[in-house]
This record gives sequence, C-alpha cells and structure tokens, in this order.
Amino acid sequence: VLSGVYSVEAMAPREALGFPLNIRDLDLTVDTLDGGSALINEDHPGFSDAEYRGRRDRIVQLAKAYRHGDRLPFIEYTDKEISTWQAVYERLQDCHAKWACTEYREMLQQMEKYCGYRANNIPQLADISDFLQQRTGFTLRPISGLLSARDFLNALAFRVFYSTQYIRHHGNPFYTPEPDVCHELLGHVPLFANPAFADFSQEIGLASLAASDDDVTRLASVYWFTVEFGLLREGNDCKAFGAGLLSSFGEMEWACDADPSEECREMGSMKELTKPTVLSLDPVQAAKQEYPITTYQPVLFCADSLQDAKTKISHFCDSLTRPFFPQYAT
Ligand code: HBI
Ligand code: FE
Repeated sequence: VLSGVYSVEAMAPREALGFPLNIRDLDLTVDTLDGGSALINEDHPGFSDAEYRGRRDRIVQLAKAYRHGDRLPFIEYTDKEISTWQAVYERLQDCHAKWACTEYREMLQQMEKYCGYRANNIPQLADISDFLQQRTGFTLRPISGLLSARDFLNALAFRVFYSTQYIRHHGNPFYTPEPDVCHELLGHVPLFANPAFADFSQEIGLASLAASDDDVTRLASVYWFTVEFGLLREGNDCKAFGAGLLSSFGEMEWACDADPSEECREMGSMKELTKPTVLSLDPVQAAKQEYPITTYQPVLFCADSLQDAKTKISHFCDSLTRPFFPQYAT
C-alpha cells in the first residue's frame, strides 16, 4: 500500500485516481498497446504459422485471466519451444562470459541452481518469482504483450515486473520484434535479485505514479538507458547490465567489444560502422537522449556501479516536479 498523501479513508478506487494505489490495482491494467494482436503483422516471423499463433493465443489468454494472488501460470513448453530457448541460451553463454557484468553472471549461476535455468529447460515464472521475492521482494506478473510506458513503469512501484511467457518464433531464434520469455528471463530477471538494481527500478516506478506525460517520457528514457541498455564499469571495460544487451548477442558485442566481428556489424543494420558513443551515466541527459528502437544504440551510458546508478536515479527522481513522494509498505 502506498502512503504519503492519501489517508486510508481518502483512498479512491483506481478509476478515480488514474493510477494504482495498491498492488491489487494492477488487475485493472488490461489494455496492451497492441490491442491483443501481439504485434503479429506481415513482418513478424510467426505471421503465417497458424500453429505458432494458436499456441501464443493460449498463453496470452492465461496472462489476461491472471489476477493478483493467483498462482502464476505453469506452461508446459513443447520440444520445439525448448529448442528455440536452447539455441538462444547456448549462443548467449559465450557472450555473457565476455561481456556481461559480474553481478549478472553470479546471479545467473544462482538461477541455474534454484530456478531451473538450463539450456534444455525454460524456467517457470512461479519458481523465479518465489526466488526474487525472497531476495528483494520483487515478483513477476504475466502480461499478454506491450503496455504503455506509464502502465509498465507504474507496476515497478509495487516491485512487480511484467513478464511475457510466450517464446519467439522458431524460424529465427536470434530475432524477436517484441519481448518474449528469452528477453525477460535471460535479459531482465536475474538482476532483480540485486538489491541496488531492485531499488532503483522501484524508484523509477514510484516517480511514474501520477506523473505528467512528459515526466513519464523522461522516466521511460532513463529506464531505457539503464534497465534496457545500461553499461557498468569494470576496470577499463564497460560490461552489460541492460536486458536489451544481455539478451541479444549482436548488440552486446557491438556495445562491449573493442573490435566487433563482421557478423555483428552485419546483423546490426547500421549504415555507419562506428562504435557507439559511451557516456558516463547522467540521468538528466539520459532523460532527453533520443534512441532508435530497431537498430543498435548509437549512444549508451555507463554507470560506475549499480549503487552509483541507484544514487543518481534517486536524485533525478527527486528533481522531478512530483505531486507527492509516496513510500511503499508491504
Ligand atoms: N510492456 N510488456 C511490456 N514489456 C516491456 O518491457 C515494456 C512494455 N511497455 C513499455 C516498455 N517496456 C518500455 O519501453 C518503457 O517505455 C518503460
Ligand atoms: Fe525489456
């Protein structure tokens, strides 16, 4: 429950407030940006595969039916789905050894030990959510597709991370136009077990509650340059901690290797084959930095540590014109 401005008596239903006040209010977030089409259009690798689309619809229905407090849906993945996961998992292993930050690599080992992470097994959200809850209080909630930035960030205020449960099309294991279980579980989830990372994710979420549209855009941009594409200094190197890097071997190599391979350059569809500009993390600048969503990032931000990111993001959130400064109590 959030406290700060509203007394218990004054608690209005979410429809009146326009934002969730309680973790249970997340049940009222139902509209995804894609209107349920799951962004499957002619360009999508699964567009003309009826079996794939039927399977995905069934998983999406489970997410739509989910209510706070329910058991997270258990998905029995097919052999085909598991081999897609396996291709991604094995390909990423070498990349993580070279370019992932230490916190991620250590946590992935723990997830292998406690959460069923393996090349030939797609972990279940329920096992991961229990693990995260013990470590940092974060939990997972299934989602059918892309949400608005506001709805997506609002949930972080309650230490809830929305996770899709379907997997990309098997025709192209190394490409997905939208989040899928590989991106969520291999990119995002491990670092939510890190206390500093969990804290600044929640700070972004708390700042997004009742924020102006401009501030939501700024917060989404800070989120993009940290949680999605953030780099972390380790000695003279910048290692990956953002999920968009950790779940994509092409972009991870592009961002972190001094001399990216030919394959990496080709996959990135970058016209100019110059390396990205890496700036020291500054949320004020990250908030207004433009970014492409379909090509490799031309500009990236590197934090000195996850604690450094937390401190800077906290200052940034305090600097916004906020209607109130909520506290979160479980
Ligand atoms: N919706 N389901 C889902 N998953 C995301 O990762 C996601 C989203 N909506 C917006 C979003 N991410 C970000 O681009 C930021 O705008 C927050
Ligand atoms: Fe993501």
